Amino acid sequence: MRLSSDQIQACNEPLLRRHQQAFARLSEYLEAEGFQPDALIAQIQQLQIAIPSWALGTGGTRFGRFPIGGEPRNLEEKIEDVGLLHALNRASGAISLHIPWDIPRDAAHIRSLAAALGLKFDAVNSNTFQDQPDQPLSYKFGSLCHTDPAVRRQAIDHNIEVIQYGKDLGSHCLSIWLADGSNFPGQRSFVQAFQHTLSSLQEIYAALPDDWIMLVEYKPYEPNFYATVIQDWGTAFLLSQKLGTKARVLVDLGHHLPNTNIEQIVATLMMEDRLGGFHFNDSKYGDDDLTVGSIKPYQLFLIFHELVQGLQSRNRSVDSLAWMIDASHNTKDPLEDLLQSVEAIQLAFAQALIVNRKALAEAQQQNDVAWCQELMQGAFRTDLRPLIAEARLQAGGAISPLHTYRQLQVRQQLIAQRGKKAVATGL
Ligand SMILES: [Mn+2]
Repeated sequence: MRLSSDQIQACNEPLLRRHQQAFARLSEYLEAEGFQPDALIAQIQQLQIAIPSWALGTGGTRFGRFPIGGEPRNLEEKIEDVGLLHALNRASGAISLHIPWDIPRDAAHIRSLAAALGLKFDAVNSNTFQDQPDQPLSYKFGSLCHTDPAVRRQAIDHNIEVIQYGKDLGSHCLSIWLADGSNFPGQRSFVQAFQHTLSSLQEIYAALPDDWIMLVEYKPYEPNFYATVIQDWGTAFLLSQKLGTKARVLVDLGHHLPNTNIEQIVATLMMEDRLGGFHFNDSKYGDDDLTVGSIKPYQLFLIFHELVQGLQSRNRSVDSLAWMIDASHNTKDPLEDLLQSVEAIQLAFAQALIVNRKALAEAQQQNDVAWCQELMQGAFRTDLRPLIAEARLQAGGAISPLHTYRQLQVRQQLIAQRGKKAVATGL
């Protein structure tokens, strides 16, 4: 199904007056603070968050899955779902495919389908963390790090095949997350596992087109609970340095031990020009994959503060990084959740844009600790929701995406079209 701009506008109509009043008040405040609302809106509209093809269905935990019905049954329907999100929020203009969960058999058809909905193809993701039914060799004991060169060969070839799919779709980025590691002390040589991983990545890197980026993701534990080969940003950074300038580190917010200072990692990676992209989610305990901004919104703002600082100091636009949601839920309508996640990202980004950086730099120089905090929290505590709504409205989207989604009964229509038992492939 598709949403027409007439449908969205009709839902905006009753909300318009209240929105305009709220936006006028906020504009007045922002102008007094020295910011131009139009310039902020242009930057907010530029930030497009890729939706992964595996996030469109209800997620599985290891204990069970409770499908919501009307989930996309194939890649075409997944693209259709991202199109629905983008029509509502005008900020989800990209899709990230996971191979082999979503193989684009007819690339030209898939590409034109996405283009008709205003969508681009973001990073393509390889998968060597599980065995596929027709796969000759098992990844039970790792993939790119495996002790057996034949298994490493298979995993390398898979990644090169994923690059080919990406080229056909117009993607420019390969994203690699490895589950490789060990469950028990002594099971593997750390050094050998690292070296095998590096040499495998070097072969994949050699197959990367010149205008592509390779993203190397890290994670401290899970599914291996003793050691992960690429356990932290330092390991991913080391690999990317050894590989070359097209290799970058991917930061997944959920892939850190509790209370890790992620914003400091971001600042360091930006300083070294090695940050490639983001996987957004939120967590309380581990890799919980909760809705972005639902647990630690201040941390998200602090991360964006460093991102904005890094981008501005390098004179880079926001689309020089790969932005993607990487989350999965058991209890919410996945499309509603994605609307909430995108909005949380936009809010944190906008809050970071209104930090008075000049005043902050001066206060830092003077070691005026209280004023530094005041400036940061002043930006964070400013309610910028009317600004985000205005950015959407001007781009043809919904003032309130979730409200409009429910009012237009999107899920009910998807269930009517696809059936109550339709379950998406993926996590
Ligand atoms: Mn991730």
